[in-house]
Amino acid sequence: MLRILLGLLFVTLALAGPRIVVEDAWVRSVPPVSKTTAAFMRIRNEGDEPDRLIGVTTSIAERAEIHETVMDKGVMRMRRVESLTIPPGRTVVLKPMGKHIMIIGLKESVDQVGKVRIVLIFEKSGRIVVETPVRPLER
Ligand SMILES: [Cu+2]
Repeated sequence: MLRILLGLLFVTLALAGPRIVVEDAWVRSVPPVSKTTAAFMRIRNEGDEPDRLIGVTTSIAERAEIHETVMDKGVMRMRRVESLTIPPGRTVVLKPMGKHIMIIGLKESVDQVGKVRIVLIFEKSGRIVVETPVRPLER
């Protein structure tokens, strides 16, 4: 009986907390002269506690920022946000004209490299590395 209880306790502890899954990540194809691009993806939290995306890095560029798109007096603008909360049981979608990862100061052409390695840093889940394909914006 005690063994079963301990087993249940272990399972409960293992399930507690956020569980982040990143899907369909991609980087926008840009001309070689372009020094910026953006990455998009779906971030799902299958756990039972919220987590926050607090940083992003990629070796292909000088820096990466979390951006959101807002309407300001009828004009679409991007602005930097410090973090992105992923509530439990929810999916946050990063997409063109919405939230995205801005990749700034490209050192190489993403189209030539073909795949971009992006490190997502979460407050609780730590680092999650995604290898993203490069593809043009669909229109
Ligand atoms: Cu941006």
